[in-house]
Amino acid sequence: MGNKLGAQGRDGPENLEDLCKKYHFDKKEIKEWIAIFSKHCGDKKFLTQQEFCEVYNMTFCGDPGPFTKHVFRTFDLNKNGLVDVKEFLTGIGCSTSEDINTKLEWAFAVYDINGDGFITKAEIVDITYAMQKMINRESTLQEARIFTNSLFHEIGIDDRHLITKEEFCSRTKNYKKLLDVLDCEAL
Ligand SMILES: [Ca+2]
Ligand SMILES: [Ca+2]
Repeated sequence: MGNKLGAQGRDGPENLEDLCKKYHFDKKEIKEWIAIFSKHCGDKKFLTQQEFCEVYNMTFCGDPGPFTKHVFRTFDLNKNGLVDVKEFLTGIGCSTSEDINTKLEWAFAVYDINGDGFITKAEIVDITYAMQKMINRESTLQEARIFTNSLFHEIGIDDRHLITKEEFCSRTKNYKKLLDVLDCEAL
């Protein structure tokens, strides 16, 4: 432990020990994730988007391409189009975090596709559709729209509403369906 990891991200932990502490990984978990990373990156020290998608291909029988594109965007902290091992572990740590605020920050970044600081209904439809495709190739955009409509109705916001990060975090703490979508549990 304690060895430095690849290129530094914007913020985040400096080394494996910090990562373990920050995201509550135990040594076995971090070893397993590094093994998965290494298996897919070959001789390089990073994953391309396609290689990143292959990690998800091991688990899902649908088409993980569209969903992993969005996840890749949130993992690639320095926006160089590649995910190094530190970014990979940080992304895994955030997306599986038991700390609700860390998880909400990550979820907001997934939904805010264009990164303008707001989530629109169209962005939620896109993410929901991408997730449905990952589970089942035959899913349709219409199904994603119906799901999103019912979600908006349940949350009690109208179609043109721009959801701020603050609002997303406060509403999602009480109404977890938006997080459940990202965990494949709500669809
Ligand atoms: Ca990167
Ligand atoms: Ca947005």
